[in-house]
Amino acid sequence: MRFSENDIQELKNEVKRRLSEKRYNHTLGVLASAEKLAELCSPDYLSQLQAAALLHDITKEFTEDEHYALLAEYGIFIPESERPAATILHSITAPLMISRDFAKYATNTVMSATRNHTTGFPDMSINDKIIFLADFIEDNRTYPDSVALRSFVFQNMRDGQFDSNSKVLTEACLRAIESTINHLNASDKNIDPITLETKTALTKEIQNFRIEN
Ligand code: DGI
Ligand code: FE
Ligand code: FE
Repeated sequence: MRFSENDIQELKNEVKRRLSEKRYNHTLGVLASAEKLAELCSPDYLSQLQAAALLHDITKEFTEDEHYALLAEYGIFIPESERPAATILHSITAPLMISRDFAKYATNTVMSATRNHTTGFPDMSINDKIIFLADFIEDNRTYPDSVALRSFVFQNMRDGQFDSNSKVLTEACLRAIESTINHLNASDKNIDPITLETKTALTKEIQNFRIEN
């Protein structure tokens, strides 16, 4: 499944209409990183990765009540004891919003990549990893771990070297999640169980090809 340039342009216009200027600029940054990573790691999925990048934070500006109302529309109830941090909710509601209001773009690839972009997921596909990492390294992010990871990624990936680029991609996702965990620990926030399981899974995945530098 490929979206046309026209489909992507239409989507861009609609997303711009729905997001604040700041969130839209971040979204364009994620789009640009996702396009670069797509070309280096998963060129067949370029247009679906463009759609996922544009839609990944589509519900980021919802209130908690709005998130739970959308979940309820889909018959999803999360017991108090299992409710995730408020910052994670937008990754759960993004695919619901996509299937409700952006059905043309609701492919498995787009649904999965948007769902897994915040905590990751223990068995992420290459396309999931691309959106997860594109979010972390987009150009508007200026904190040191993002800047360092951005150069690590683009210095170590080579045109046409898909197998080796996919190892760099996995290593970079692990570094991103480690940085997030450190950051959350430093501010005394709960680490979501999915974040921890993702870290464990990525560590196992890269143990045979850990890249130094
Ligand atoms: O939506 P963005 O800001 O572009 O980026 P994101 O979807 O990666 O969300 C980042 C926020 O999510 C950031 O405030 C940290 C938070 N987050 C990510 N993983 C966890 C988490 N918060 C908690 N409490 N636990 C997590 O495991
Ligand atoms: Fe997000
Ligand atoms: Fe984001």
